[in-house]
Amino acid sequence: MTEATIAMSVPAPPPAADPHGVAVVVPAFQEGATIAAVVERIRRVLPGAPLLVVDDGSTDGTAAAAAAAGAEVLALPANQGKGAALRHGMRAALARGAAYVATLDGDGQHRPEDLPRLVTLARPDRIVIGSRRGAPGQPAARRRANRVADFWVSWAAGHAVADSQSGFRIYPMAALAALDDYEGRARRFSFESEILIDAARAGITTVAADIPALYAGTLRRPSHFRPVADIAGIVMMVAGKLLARGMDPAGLRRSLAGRRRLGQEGRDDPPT
Ligand SMILES: Nc1nc2c(ncn2[C@@H]2O[C@H](COP(=O)(O)OP(=O)(O)O)[C@@H](O)[C@H]2O)c(=O)[nH]1
Ligand SMILES: [Mg+2]
Repeated sequence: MTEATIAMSVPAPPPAADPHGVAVVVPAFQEGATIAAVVERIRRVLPGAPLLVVDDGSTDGTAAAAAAAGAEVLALPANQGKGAALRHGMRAALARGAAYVATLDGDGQHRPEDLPRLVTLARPDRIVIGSRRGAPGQPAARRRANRVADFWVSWAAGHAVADSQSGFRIYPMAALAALDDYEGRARRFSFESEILIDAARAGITTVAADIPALYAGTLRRPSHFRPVADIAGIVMMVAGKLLARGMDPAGLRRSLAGRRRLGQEGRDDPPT
């Protein structure tokens, strides 16, 4: 085989994301203390990108602060949960012509300055996840809860997901094709786990980009995430999906092999 035929038989990689096709969605519930700075920093690194803050019934001036800083604010009349808020924002972003939707939290735990690096990793067939795995600084209880979620989500997704609970992501349009299927459920944090599994089953995988775990000094209010109740909700959701697939032993094998390959310290994860 000549060099030319070899080159022709290798499929060209899909094109990387065009930063102009990216819209940013920030879910925000009671983030009046931090949202303006987050919005300003996003505008600085992605000037001109549609920037939507989904205010979910906050009572602390979140919406006004976000609007004053230059975001478009989608205000939901009553609190519906992070998953529901993300879906509102994603739909609006797609309606504005976005090919990719970046999501990051409104409390300053994700650095907008990392966005351009994540954008360079985005492709039509994968979700970029800002991964805190391996980074110091996560409180032990959250770290343990995240490991449990990573194990189960990776199993059901059939590949190693580095940090399944990170809300810092870039979704390609194809991963958001079935948003309406989640209506009436997955309103809180489990949406972000479920969409990874559903995307994997549609052939959309994940790629991790290291980000720091920012906790000390960045949290001005308690987390809305309830480690026991929210992780239990996620495990139940995943268990339902696995049961529907006869527990998907092949998915388990692939996810464990992927974690070993990536050197992601899979051994301290619970086997059951
Ligand atoms: N819109 C909306 N956003 C929420 C809700 N709960 C949490 N968030 C947002 O989701 C992000 C993550 O929530 P947070 O409480 O910081 O969870 P943690 O970082 O996992 O401890 C933050 O930007 C919150 O403002 C909610 O009910 N509605
Ligand atoms: Mg937070």
